[in-house]
Amino acid sequence: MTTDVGTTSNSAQASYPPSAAFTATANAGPELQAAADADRLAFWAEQAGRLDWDRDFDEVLDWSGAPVAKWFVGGKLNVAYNCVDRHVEAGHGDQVAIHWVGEPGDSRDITYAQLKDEVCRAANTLTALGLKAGDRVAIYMPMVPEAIVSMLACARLGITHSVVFAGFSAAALRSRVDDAEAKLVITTDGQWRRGQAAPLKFAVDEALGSGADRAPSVEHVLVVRRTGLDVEWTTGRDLWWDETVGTASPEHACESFDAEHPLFLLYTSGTTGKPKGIVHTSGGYLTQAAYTHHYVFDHKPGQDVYWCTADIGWVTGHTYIVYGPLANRATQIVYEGTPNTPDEHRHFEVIEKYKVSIYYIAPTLVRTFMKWGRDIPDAHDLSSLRLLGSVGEPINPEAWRWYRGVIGGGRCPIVDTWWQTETGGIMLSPLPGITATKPGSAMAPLPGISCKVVDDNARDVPHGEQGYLVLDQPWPGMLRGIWGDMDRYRETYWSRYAEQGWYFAGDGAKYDEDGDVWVLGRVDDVMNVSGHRISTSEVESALVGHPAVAEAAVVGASDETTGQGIVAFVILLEGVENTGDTLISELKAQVSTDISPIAKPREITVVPELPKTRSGKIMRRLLRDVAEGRELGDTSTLVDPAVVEALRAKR
Ligand code: 6R9
Repeated sequence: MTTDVGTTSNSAQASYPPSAAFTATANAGPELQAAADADRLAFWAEQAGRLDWDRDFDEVLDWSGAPVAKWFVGGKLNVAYNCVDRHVEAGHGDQVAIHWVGEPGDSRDITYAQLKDEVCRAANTLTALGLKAGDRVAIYMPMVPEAIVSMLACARLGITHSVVFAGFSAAALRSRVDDAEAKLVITTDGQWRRGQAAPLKFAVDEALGSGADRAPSVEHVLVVRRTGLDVEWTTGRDLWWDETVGTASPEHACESFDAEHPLFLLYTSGTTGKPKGIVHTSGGYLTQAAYTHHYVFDHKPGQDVYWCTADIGWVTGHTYIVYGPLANRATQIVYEGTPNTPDEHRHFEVIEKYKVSIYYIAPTLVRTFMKWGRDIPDAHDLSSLRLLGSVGEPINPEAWRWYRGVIGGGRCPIVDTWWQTETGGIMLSPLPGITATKPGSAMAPLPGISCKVVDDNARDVPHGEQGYLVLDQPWPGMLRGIWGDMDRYRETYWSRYAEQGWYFAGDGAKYDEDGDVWVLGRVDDVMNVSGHRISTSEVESALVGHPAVAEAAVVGASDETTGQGIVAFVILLEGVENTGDTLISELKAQVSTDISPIAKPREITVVPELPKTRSGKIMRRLLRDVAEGRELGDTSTLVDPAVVEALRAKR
């Protein structure tokens, strides 16, 4: 086996072919692409065979109601049965499903048999609370096993879950609970964050309100004890998990649901203020989750130890911690905390201890590791690793090479996976064992998936030139709409290339000279901070919500570690005194409470005016130039070019 040393130089090796040893045992072979090319729908029907269906589907795809697809029409299945019970029935009950590692250092190993019992107990509890298929449940929890159990219990009962990232504020939780009309919120007393127990149930109480301001849909709150923090209690509404789920029966016979039964909603940022509830359904979603997890990660059940470090509050946690890996009988790590608690060795200790073989992280974490220095990973035996993944944003070639050399010892293929909340599962990625990878490129659509890079007129762009990434064929894991707003669904994704019937992803991309795809980042007003999608307008409306602010403009400026950092420019209301640092910290706090600490601007500058076009649009491009300290681009469409000079002088 050859190993090359990590290098941060740009002395480029253009591409990295797979090693013969990897190829010899790889799940994917050249026949995969050939089969998809020969008959795409037959290919997907075959992939659906990874699941256990209670009733076979009659038709693979019904696209007659485009842009709303129906996949595996007439098929029936139970998603939780596919993720848990069937593995127990096949004799793998004793296999560890989850090696859970708590932030304070506690840990739990949960086998598939134990997971089945827990999911059944939780399902019995939800049923006893009067919840039925089609109802919505909000899950607002840190990375504890009960979060996964809750998601699976909902899936088992045909209840649509809406996981809300536990870093989101009470206000953000409330708007999601109201939009989905959730009847139940599942949470914890608190969460461990950087060595501290921080309250969480408290935020739920605040979100749900009382009296006239009470969240009208919510009947109960189910609370897992995690930190032992004191909580306030609303009798009749609040229930302890250990006193309900803990005492419920572990026997539960599951029903099957239609392939198109809604499995979950997941709210994500769009170009306008209000987050969109992305709707995913059951059969197609799970098929794509299982298919991609099997081939992209070359996953071998019973052999690999898999670790996706995402949070279940994001789509990566849904598809590559819960549904894909569990459908494929993975043994995986679920880690509660941050990578530097108690210190920067944490991830590498976990890899060493559990012999992690597949490691899936975001580029921002790679860059953070780079900043901490290679001595930290070098102090550990990482030889169990055999495949590395990247997701969430474009990975810069320098970070890619470091990841490959230092973490992967030069021997592990890297899969740079492009996909979105809306796509449900991975769309573009190298196939390990087949693809010669290039640092920074997601390479090509997976077999069965089709994309194009086109210009405004829907023409293929010449190689080397930037265009827009579109998906020109429906795929099984695709979103089925935006909850409660199908017009917005059509408008956001399908109006740009309405004539062609293509899905507009919102990302810029280019083909290189070999025809491989490079995704270049968002072309809309969505920022990407540490792989989290945050819309400029959401942050702007939070800032304008402060009594001192008249107007705000927010841009994502490139940031060495987080990809982008949020930079805000605000105009104060007439007569308001600028209190300097006090005001800036108030504004930051305002964004934290309205949205989340992750949306807090890195910098806020008070300015007298914002650069605007004659049609009244704020020129974000110029603000980005200012924020990144660049020469200004074209200012000719500005009403008053002097405004920009004034902005510069302020910083
Ligand atoms: C899975 C996830 C989606 C947006 C997407 C794009 C960016 C994700 C990427 C990538 C370049 C990759 N993105 N993976 N850009 N290369 N490998 O992250 O979903 O949170 O919805 O974000 O993230 O801009 O449009 P989501």
